[in-house]
Amino acid sequence: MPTLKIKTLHCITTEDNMGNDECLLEVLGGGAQRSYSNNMNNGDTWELNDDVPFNNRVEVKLTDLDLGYWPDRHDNLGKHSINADPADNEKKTFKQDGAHYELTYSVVP
Ligand SMILES: [Ca+2]
Ligand SMILES: [Ca+2]
Ligand SMILES: [Ca+2]
Repeated sequence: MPTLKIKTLHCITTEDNMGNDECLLEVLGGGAQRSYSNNMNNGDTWELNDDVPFNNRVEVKLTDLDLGYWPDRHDNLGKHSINADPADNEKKTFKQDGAHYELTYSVVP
């Protein structure tokens, strides 16, 4: 079974204007279902270092948690699909809603 090795999430710019983002990173699909949460500020690097087995393809989704309802809903910062091709310390960028994050990962087929 292919394994997604989640290395780090680096915050270049938060979505929230004041203080840190309440980051929720989700790994979904292909038989995988994991979520990780952490507060992150500009310049922070989050060492996730987790291995997630999956079939075929998996999605990684980053959200900044806010109130969760009007007037401040959670913010979708981006979503990527990762397939089972070998990858070595590759990066995916999350840049929606004015934020800027970089996920570093590997895939072992
Ligand atoms: Ca926000
Ligand atoms: Ca927030
Ligand atoms: Ca919001």
